[in-house]
Amino acid sequence: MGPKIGRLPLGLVVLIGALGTMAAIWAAQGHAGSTRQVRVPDSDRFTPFALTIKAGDEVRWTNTDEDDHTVVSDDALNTAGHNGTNTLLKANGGHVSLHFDHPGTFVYYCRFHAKLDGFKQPIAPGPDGGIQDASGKFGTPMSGVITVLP
Ligand SMILES: [Cu+2]
Repeated sequence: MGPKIGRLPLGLVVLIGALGTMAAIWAAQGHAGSTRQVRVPDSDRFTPFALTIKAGDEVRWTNTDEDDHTVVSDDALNTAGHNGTNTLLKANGGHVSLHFDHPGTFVYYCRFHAKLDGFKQPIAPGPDGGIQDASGKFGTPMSGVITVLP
């Protein structure tokens, strides 16, 4: 047994102090980070199209469609990290998670349902692909945007 403070062994007092310090640091950081969801429903789109999160959060994309899709970073516009992302979301449950640790904008698209123009911007893949509007017309590229706040 080492020295005692009151009736508690010193080691236990030190441990309690350390835990208290850790709790204080954790509280000072404030936002512990949560996981936000983006889904691919049974059509060529990401929902929600636009999602606002906080630095420290994670975004999880899940493909519930019967077709494969992808999450591809639009690096010309992306300031939130994860440049070069090019991930397959397999049909019927494929998923990927990205953790965002600093503010910025993550602009992305699906390379199967959008293509790049001469300026490397995603454009609709043609008359039969991309997002379908209420009147049944296609033409909007499958894309989305994550805004990461401080
Ligand atoms: Cu797609």
